[in-house]
Formats: sequence, structure tokens, C-alpha cells
Amino acid sequence: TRSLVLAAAQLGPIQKDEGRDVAVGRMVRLMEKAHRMGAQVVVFPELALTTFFPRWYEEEIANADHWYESAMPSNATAPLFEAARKFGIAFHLGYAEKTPDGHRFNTAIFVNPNGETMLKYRKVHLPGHKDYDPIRKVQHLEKRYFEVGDLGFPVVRAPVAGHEVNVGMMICNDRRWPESWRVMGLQQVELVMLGYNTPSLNMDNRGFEAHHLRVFHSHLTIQAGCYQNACFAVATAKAGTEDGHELFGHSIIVNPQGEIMAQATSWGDELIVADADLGMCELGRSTIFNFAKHRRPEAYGRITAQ
Ligand code: CDT
Repeated sequence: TRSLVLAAAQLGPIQKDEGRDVAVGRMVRLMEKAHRMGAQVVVFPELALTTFFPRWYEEEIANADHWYESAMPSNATAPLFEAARKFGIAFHLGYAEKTPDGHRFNTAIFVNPNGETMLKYRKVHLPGHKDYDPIRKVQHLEKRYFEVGDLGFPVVRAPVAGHEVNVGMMICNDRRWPESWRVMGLQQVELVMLGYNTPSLNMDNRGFEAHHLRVFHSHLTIQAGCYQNACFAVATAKAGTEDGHELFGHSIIVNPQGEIMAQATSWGDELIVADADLGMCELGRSTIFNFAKHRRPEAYGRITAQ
């Protein structure tokens, strides 16, 4: 059997004035734990190295530069790569990327135990707004701080723990869009890795979204995405009260039947693991979601029309 031990390494809050060393130290401890628990893949959250900085407005974007990584690895992130090598673990890391020619992206990479990046993804669905919004109590300035990702939704066949695995990534808000999942499903993705920072309170709530539905909507989209595309997902939160604002946890690992195999129970640093038999992807793929047999793209033109 092609089986893998997957881990979601949920992070508790990272405060605005905490340096990369604090976050990286915590992440290395989670990797040690992942090793003890037999995990071969560890998924960290979106923007895992800092507070969720798009809640803070900067008039001058250059004043926000300190939130971005201009090199990966860097001195600050090297311990993650060393831990991966030491423990033989592949890892997924979300971070703010500033390219040499000055472009800014909300990015994730999948790194093998030798420290090589096997896959890079830049967030496509950027929620929130570009300018300061005086009506909101908390800003969500992803449209100010990031450009729309320019890599699409790539899936690669990567060697992971002795198997060839079709892996893909999405980031936070992407999970709510069936298109993100389907574009990867069409590439026979077997494992989707995603990190998120989701506020417990929706600032755009016009009285219609009850508080208790926030986690439901997150799980609903991930479970549906896995079922409809016959894949596993590891979905990892940054959780807890960060800079006075709450992010919900509830990180999950989901199988191709859409079932939750493991779920975090705290809103702090927490590792959850699950055994994934990749053979499970075959059922959906060869029956109800056999795309070659049953998909009707001729009826879907509106989806890609501008
Ligand atoms: N990080 C991120 O994408 N968060 C969004 C919050 C949406 S509220 C503007 C999410 O979809 O979870």
C-alpha cells in the first residue's frame, strides 16, 4: 500500500512584536514531536512566521517590508530546514514573499527533507480590501499587501517517504472556492496542503452569519473539496488571540470520503496526525468522480467566462 503519516502543525497566536526566532523555535518543537509520532509530512499554517499582519494598516507599503521574506531559507528560517533533514520530514510552510524585483505574494512552499523546494504556490483568492476601511473594527488588507498569485494551482508528482505522490497547495480563502479544488482534481491531486488564519468574527457579517457557523463553513468546504476530488487534505490553522483578535483553530486532516480523520482540540500549538492510505483516492476517481466518463465541460463555459 501507498501510505503516509500526515501531520497538521497548528500554531497558537504569534504576537506583533514577536520575532521570527520565537515562531521558528515553536515550529521546530512541533517537528520534533511529529518525528516522535511517526509523521512524514508536516503542514504549517498560512503566514506561519509572523502575526497575521494584514490586520495592520501601513500607509507606505515599504514600512511593511519587515513582514516579508526576501530569501528562503534565511538565517531565521534555516532551523526548519535543518529539522526536516534531521528527522527526514517533508514540510509545508506559508510565508509572505517579496521577490527580488519587488513583487509581494502570500506564498507556500513544500520542502523535502533535503531542503529542496518541490512545489511553490502563491495565493490566488485574496480576501479583504486594499485601502483602510474606517467602518471595520479590524482591517483585512490582503489586497493591499499581496498581488494575486501568478502560478495557478500547480500539482506535482513528488517523492514523499518512498512514494510518488501528487501534491498541491492552496491558501486559506482559496478553500472556499470549488474552482481551486477542481483545478487540482483535474491534475489527479492526492494530497492538498493548506494553511489558514481565519478570524472568529467576520467583520463583513451583516447579521446573517452566526458565529457558530464560522468553523462549519471552513470544514464544509474542505470536506466537500476532498470528497468531490477524491483527495486527502491537511488544513492547518493559526489559532487563538493574536494582537487582541481571535482566530479559530479546528485544524483538520480529511480523507477522500470527506471524513475528518483528526482534528485539533486546542487553540494553541498542537500536532495532529493521521494515517493516509493513498489507495483511497482510487474509489472516487474511478467511479462517481471519474472525470473522463462523467464530467460535462461543454456545460460549464460560464465558469471561466470573464
Ligand atoms: N487569511 C484568509 O484568507 N482569511 C479569510 C478571512 C476572510 S474574512 C475577510 C478566510 O477566508 O478564512
